[in-house]
Amino acid sequence: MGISRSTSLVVSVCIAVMLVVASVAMAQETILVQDFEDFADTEALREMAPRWEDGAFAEVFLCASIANTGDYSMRLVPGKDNQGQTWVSVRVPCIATDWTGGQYLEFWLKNDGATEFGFAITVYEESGEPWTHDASETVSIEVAEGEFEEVVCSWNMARVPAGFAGRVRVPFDSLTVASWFAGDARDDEFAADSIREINLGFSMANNPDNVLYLDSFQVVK
Ligand SMILES: [Ca+2]
Ligand SMILES: [Ca+2]
Repeated sequence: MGISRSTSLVVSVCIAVMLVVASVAMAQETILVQDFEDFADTEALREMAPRWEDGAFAEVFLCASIANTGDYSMRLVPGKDNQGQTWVSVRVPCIATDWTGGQYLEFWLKNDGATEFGFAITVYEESGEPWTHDASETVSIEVAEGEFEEVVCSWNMARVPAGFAGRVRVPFDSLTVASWFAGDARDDEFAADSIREINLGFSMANNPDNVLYLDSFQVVK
């Protein structure tokens, strides 16, 4: 009986050690890009995440009632057009600007709207070179807990369904230099070690009622 007890204890300890080793091996290395936990209030967030003054309006709020990680997220509420402009572009300020070794950008998005939400993610290098999607590139969206499905972009837009709440993954190799960019900074090399900001863009004409929540931006290696 004594031998059997100690044997089963040894087996249990071995299994526990194996599980810990396996979970450490499976844990992916990440770089925190933005989790909205360090802003004092909405005004502080608005200073860092201004709307595009020449474009359409979306009001930015620091949200304490809905979050994916921690206590806060960023809430975007579509407003009105701006002299015919309907394209909204909101800056997501980056905590980490060196994304070296990253495979994809991941963030959490809740589409609190009755229609699908189409959006463009643009990653700006410090140089100003903007990286976004071409038509036919794919991003992955989380359709069930931990279960991802690829969605094909249309022009530079990805889409999530009405009521979607989950993670979105943007592989770095799905990004190309924005076709509209004609600046001197164009070198077609993605400078992962020198990132300035992320922009979330969407058409308010197509998404007038989609209140959005964003959280948990990270780069996954
Ligand atoms: Ca958060
Ligand atoms: Ca570059």
